[in-house]
Amino acid sequence: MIEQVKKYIEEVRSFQPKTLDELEQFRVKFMSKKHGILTNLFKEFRNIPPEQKPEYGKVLNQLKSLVEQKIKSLKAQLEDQQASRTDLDLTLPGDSLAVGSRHPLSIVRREILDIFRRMGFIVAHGPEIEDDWHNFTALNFPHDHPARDMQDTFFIERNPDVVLRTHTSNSQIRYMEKHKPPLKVVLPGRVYRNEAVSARSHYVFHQIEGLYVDKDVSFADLKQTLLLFAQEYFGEHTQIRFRPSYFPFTEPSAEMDVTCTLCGGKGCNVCKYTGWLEILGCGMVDPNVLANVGIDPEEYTGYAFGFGIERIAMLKYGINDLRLFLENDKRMLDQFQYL
Ligand code: 2NM
Repeated sequence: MIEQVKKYIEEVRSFQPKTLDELEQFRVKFMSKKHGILTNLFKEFRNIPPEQKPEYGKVLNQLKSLVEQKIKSLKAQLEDQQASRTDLDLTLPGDSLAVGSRHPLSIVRREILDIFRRMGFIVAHGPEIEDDWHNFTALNFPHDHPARDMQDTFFIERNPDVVLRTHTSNSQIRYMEKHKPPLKVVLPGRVYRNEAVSARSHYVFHQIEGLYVDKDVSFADLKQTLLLFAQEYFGEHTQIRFRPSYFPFTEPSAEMDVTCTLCGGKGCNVCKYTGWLEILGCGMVDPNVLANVGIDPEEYTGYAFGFGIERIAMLKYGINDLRLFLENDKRMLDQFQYL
């Protein structure tokens, strides 16, 4: 056995690997805890005749420290060699990093919010999970209003008082509960309605709503603000028109159209040959709503407006299917810039 160990010592002394892989194989062969040569030789110790034990122990320990030293020094040496390879061309261009793009809804949201910021509006946010008061009751929705139906509203936790907000007006209510007039705020956000998914409707979409409450705020203020917005966003020659409408939370209420962004009002298939595109809903905040948030409707008036970000983005980019906004298909997203 002692002769055998001496042979191993010779083997280890003359071992000269070319790669780190070879060195690793060598390490496993000698040092593996289970079947390594050293482990086996140490196990043999009890079968050695007593008078040979001292010498056997000595050469075995020699072998062990030799293996350890060898691995340590060869490892450093091989790593050094690898680091100083001369066949690497460090002047080659690196792999380019793929830079993502901004989502079209994010682009449009930012452009719109920037316009309102320049007109003095503050940007605020509110919760997507809401109670009945902030989503409906405070907004002057009658208790039997169809918008509260299971068909339109997602309820969560089987609790009729916990809904996914159906509009961002919930956050306008929260803002008015916290802040006293004068207040001038725009709120962007994701909203939910229980509708089947198709090219023209979806159960999740995005809105921006604006609100201005102060003494003597009039419908003329609303019109002028929205005219400026339309001209900033769609171009200085854009015209607007208002049509009477109905919302529970505004009185009077109106829908606003802009001259067609494609044909400028001449008539084309985007505006269905009317020359006009419907863009948003608006109106004077109903006195009941102001009273519900503790603002005296005898002292203050306000206007509000709201629009869908998807609709504006579809017009701007010629997108004809709402589902494209949520599928995150790279072929769609790659068409936009990181701005
Ligand atoms: C719209 C249209 C008209 C609106 C009203 C309010 C509030 F909270 F002040 F009552 N917030 N948003 C409003 C008014 C929203 O979206 C089509």
